[in-house]
Amino acid sequence: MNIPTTLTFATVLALFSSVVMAAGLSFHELDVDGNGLITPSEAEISSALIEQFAQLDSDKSDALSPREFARFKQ
Ligand SMILES: [Ca+2]
Repeated sequence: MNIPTTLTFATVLALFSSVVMAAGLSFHELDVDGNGLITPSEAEISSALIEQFAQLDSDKSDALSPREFARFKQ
């Protein structure tokens, strides 16, 4: 595999990953009441998010900001 092929593959993979992310849960989909924070009750849609909630809530506000949600591994 030459370097240009590798770069092309990486680009395709990056594009595919963004599509997968788009197909997953977005912050705005989870923020049902639109207050800019994901509360534990809103997070209940995703068991993976509930599992990571305390870890993601770095400021311990009991809600996830968009910045905190960005670290969520779906
Ligand atoms: Ca909310």
